[in-house]
Amino acid sequence: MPVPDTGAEPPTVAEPAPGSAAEAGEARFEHTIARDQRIEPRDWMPDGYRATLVRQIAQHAHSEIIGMQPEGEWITRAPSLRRKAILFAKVQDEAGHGLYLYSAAETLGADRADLTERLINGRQKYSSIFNYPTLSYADVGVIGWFVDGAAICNQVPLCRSSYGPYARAMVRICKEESFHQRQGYELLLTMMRGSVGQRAQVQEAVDRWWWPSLMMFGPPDGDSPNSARSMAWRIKRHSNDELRQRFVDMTVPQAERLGATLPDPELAWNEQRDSWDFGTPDWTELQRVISGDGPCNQARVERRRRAHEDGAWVREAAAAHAARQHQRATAPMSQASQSEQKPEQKPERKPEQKSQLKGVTA
Ligand code: FAQ
Repeated sequence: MPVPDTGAEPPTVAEPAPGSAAEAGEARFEHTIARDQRIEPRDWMPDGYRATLVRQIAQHAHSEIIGMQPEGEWITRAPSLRRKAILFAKVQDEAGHGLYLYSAAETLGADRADLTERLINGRQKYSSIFNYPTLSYADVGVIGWFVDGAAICNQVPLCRSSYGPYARAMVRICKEESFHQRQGYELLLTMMRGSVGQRAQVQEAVDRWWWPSLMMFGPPDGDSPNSARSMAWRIKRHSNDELRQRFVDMTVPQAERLGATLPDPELAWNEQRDSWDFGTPDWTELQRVISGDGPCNQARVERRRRAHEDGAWVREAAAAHAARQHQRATAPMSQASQSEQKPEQKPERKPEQKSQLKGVTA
């Protein structure tokens, strides 16, 4: 009987393979990847595949969480209630993205507390872009336009990543990034319609953020040790340079429309390639920032460490609550029904306490 076309993706079913269980698992894995289907947490996967995913997803999650800081610094200084509400919502979305991504990493056996420890001890990376300062309100707009724009170019293909939980998390994240990009561009359009000073502020922010935004896509393909393996496993669908080119091609016409100049004298339309030629980012700067020596690395990590320590009581309270819930849910029926029959007795108040209370409520 023909299978009706429901428009849904085909299930991740692979041909059974002969041989040992491990061989069969490996054959199923290869078959699933070759058919461009999804690997799910329950499936066998090579250790390297798991480790690569944990590395990339954790870095991505950390980037969202650290990425709340540069714009978050402007929430109290937003120029109007409307701008404040928009910025608040955006920064909250970023926290949500971090949480989806930590959850996706947990499906691979990673522990969220351990990932956070690795971030604040400098043992795991986060995106270089969040190590630059936000000096004016125009930076909020330029981050939305460039940084979220770069995130969209990089992350829309990740919606088709071979690992199911990561790909599914990316669908929602990308929808929200798209809104973020528009709000940034809309803020800049408003500023460009404003005073000479506001226009200058936009241009100055564009000048500062352009090159670091191009670096978000990672080193050039020839210096990217992880790309080939990640692309063969279909975790990454495009190389760093391909995505960087897409971003440039998308952004140049937007800059023209805005009336801002991208700070690259080598930017030129290339008829043959049907794309924009552009200059070379300063790759030594990227390496410096990645290795912890960017303008704000120390401050960003220190602030994350403080927030983590300040939040210890919330985690302890949540864990205690969960333990109590679990205890109630797993208590033997007899105990549970006894406690249902005998509601907790309130201690009888002494007469003088009653009169004191009366006085209070009168
Ligand atoms: N910054 O071999 P590759 C956002 C590292 S979220 C820091 O090319 P790969 C939303 C790389 O990890 C932004 N480190 O590596 C938002 C590797 O180190 P390792 C984050 C970088 O993984 C907007 C080494 O260099 N997005 O913006 C960077 O194949 C506004 C060699 O590099 C994602 O994480 C860098 N720029 O490709 C939030 C997307 N580039 O681990 C708030 C998912 C490279 O070997 C406000 N990630 N490195 O020690 C990816 O697509 C990839 O991981 C790449 C790097 C493209 C970032």
